[in-house]
Amino acid sequence: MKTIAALLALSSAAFAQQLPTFKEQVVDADAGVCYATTIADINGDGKPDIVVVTELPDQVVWYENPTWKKHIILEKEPNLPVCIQALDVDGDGKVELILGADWPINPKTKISGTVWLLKRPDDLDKPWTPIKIDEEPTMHRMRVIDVDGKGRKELVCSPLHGRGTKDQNGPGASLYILKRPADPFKDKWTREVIADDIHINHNIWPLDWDGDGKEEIISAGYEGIFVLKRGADGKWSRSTKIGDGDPVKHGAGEVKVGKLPGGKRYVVTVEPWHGHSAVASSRKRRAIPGAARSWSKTTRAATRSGPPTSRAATSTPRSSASAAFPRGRKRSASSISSTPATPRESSGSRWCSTTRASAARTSSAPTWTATAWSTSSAPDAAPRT
Ligand SMILES: [Ca+2]
Ligand SMILES: [Ca+2]
Ligand SMILES: [Ca+2]
Repeated sequence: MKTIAALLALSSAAFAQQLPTFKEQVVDADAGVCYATTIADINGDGKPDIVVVTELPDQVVWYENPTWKKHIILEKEPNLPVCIQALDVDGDGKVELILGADWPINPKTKISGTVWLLKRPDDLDKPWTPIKIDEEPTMHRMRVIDVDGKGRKELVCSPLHGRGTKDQNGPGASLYILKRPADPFKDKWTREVIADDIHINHNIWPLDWDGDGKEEIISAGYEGIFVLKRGADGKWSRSTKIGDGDPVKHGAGEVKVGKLPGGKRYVVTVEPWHGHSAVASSRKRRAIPGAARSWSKTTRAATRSGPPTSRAATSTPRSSASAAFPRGRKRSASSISSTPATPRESSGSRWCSTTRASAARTSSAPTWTATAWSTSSAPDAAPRT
């Protein structure tokens, strides 16, 4: 993405009064390839700033709100940065940054992959100090999560592959909390495994799914879309399955959650891994009292050379779905993952900005249509996936 921008002009007549109007604001017209972004108040002035991991060249930078002055946090080292989150690791009220780097080329799933704590300087125009705190091959995504509901955020690390795995063949990826020690700058960080049986675990999203005040994790991987919850015994399990993902290629690669006007929750996924379909799912009403609630989903897709096309996934045979989206003409729908956002849901009539970029409702449920697309930041052949 050569432009970092808040996008979208929505034209839905039916929801024009409920949806805000967006306008583009260029932050940096020559930012390189922005592989990861996050929002954090770096200078503590109460205004959220934008933190960006770029390739071409490899840098970690932050843009100061509201002037968008660019500050370089790191460049060249650590090598091949891929993901970043903000977390106040020492509780002094100033955020540190956690960086995933050494993305493996090919990818080599047995080696390469690091996690760094970036210690902030007194002068924010000076470089930050990277401290290696973990290693795991194919380190790929990070989130922060309030797992016990006590307000103390923890870091979740999400490698793409299990060690030695070729795509979905081999061990699952190790999704884990990297727990900070008493002295996060000197002591050893330890792991609490969330799951180790998900393949191509391409993205995760934290939220309090069941309203108990403790956050869960939604995973989008080869096996499908799951809510992962820590039980009272401290062990994690798949508490809810939202869907299988793509009916032909299996699974999903991105996931975000929002609420419709009126409060009904929906889940939006990109399917399959590096997929071409933006899929909106919501829970059906119970057929009879006490029965399990199934999920209905509607797919919105676009081709690179043609206008968007939509289909109802629940009624489309596999052969038709495959023919409708030839891979050579796909248009990546990865905008869901590239949107900088803090983990949150929208409420009431405020839509979640991360999903609004790719899917907006223009008539009453259950039909969905997209009114605008955010173009992908990365070329199809980008080394970091
Ligand atoms: Ca700020
Ligand atoms: Ca701090
Ligand atoms: Ca919860």
